[in-house]
Amino acid sequence: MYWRLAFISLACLIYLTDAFGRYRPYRTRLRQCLAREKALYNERTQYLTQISAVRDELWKINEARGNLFHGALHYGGHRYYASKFQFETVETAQAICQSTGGYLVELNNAGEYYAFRNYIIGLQLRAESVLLGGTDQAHEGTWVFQHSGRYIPYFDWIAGEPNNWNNEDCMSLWLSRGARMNDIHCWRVGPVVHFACEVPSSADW
Ligand SMILES: [Ca+2]
Ligand SMILES: [Ca+2]
Ligand SMILES: [Ca+2]
Repeated sequence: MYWRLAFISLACLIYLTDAFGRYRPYRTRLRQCLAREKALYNERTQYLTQISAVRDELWKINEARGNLFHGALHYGGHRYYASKFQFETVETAQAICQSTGGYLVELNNAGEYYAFRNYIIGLQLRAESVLLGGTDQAHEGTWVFQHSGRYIPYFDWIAGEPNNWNNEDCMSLWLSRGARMNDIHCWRVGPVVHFACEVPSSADW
């Protein structure tokens, strides 16, 4: 009787030891798998934290943009933003536009001109004019874009303009005169003049 019990116990022990031995690699693999899952989970949590931080930054940027600029016009793959405040000098206005990834608006053809002009008219700005990115400072009467340096190919001057009154070397749209082109001074003189930036779609802003 006892020897039979001892034999069965020994058989069971051998079986369990064997089973333990056979399943050990699976247990090791399972442990590795769980460790990998945990690492992935930690990585995902880290990314989610980073995404949340970026979203907060974007929200702040959007808020700042909303304080400085009107809603954008999207045209030809570019965005156009009219400022909510006056320009001081053409250099500071250009620097502000550059900080947004763009430049003072350069109207390259009739399509762009009319799209931008309609956008400006639609905003009903409390301003006399909107400054553009054109100048004849280097050679009086020769108008070039300030950012690209190219000759301006399209004009829609108001009758009698450009008159270079007291040496006006910058370009604007004169809102109360049909939002058409007029030469103005390159710094703030008297009337309220806002400015507008053109941002290629590749820029983030
Ligand atoms: Ca342009
Ligand atoms: Ca001039
Ligand atoms: Ca003028």
